[in-house]
Amino acid sequence: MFDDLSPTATVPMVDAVPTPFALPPGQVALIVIDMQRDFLLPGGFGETLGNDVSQLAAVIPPLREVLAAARAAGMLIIHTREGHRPDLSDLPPAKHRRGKPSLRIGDPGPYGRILIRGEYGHDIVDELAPIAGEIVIDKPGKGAFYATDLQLILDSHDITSLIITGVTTEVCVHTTVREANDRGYEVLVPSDCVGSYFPEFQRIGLEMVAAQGGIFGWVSDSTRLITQLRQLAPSAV
Ligand code: TIU
Repeated sequence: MFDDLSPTATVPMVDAVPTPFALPPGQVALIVIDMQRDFLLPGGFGETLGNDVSQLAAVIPPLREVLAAARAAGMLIIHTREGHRPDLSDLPPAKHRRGKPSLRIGDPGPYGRILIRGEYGHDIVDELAPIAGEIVIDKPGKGAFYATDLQLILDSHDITSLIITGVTTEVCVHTTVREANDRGYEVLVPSDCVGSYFPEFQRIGLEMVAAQGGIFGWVSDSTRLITQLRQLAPSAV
């Protein structure tokens, strides 16, 4: 009679390295890092840094599928956007000076001012646009916890486990995975839902997450993840 409340009810387990990754119902959030036009489209911030932005396009189709499955599962979904205030008051001079970009943060580019909040280029690509009820966090740094209310939001929703996706693997994704790991979250990275401008950084970045018995977290892929997300869907039997 109390079968539905049984503490032994099955927790979906995603096939992952170094071990299967648990998706405890109601305790998992999907985080989509910085899938912004500025990183993915020609002429944006990513390209001004000298990168080949076409390397990131492959992330969109599998991430769309994961996003759809997470929505169907009723999961908490959080999108982040890296960027700065129009007056650049939250831009450390050290970040502004960094590299030898053709255009610096705040300069006018083809999609508005580079990496500035409210500009077209700063927003998320159409294919992954947030829908009503999803949280968008604007972050000034590479990590999603730094100078944001992400921790507060996760605590308020009793989240213990994170699925972290987005770009770029070795920069904002890795920084966020490390921040989350130090804060006690269990983190899964689906390999085809994160992207880098550098194929070797993509491979090594993923290896680093799961090395040493999962020093920062777990790695799987969209197909294995979606199979288990379907078990979480309210309509799943
Ligand atoms: N340059 C680079 O690879 N990434 C960034 O600057 N930000 C993010 O990763 N979002």
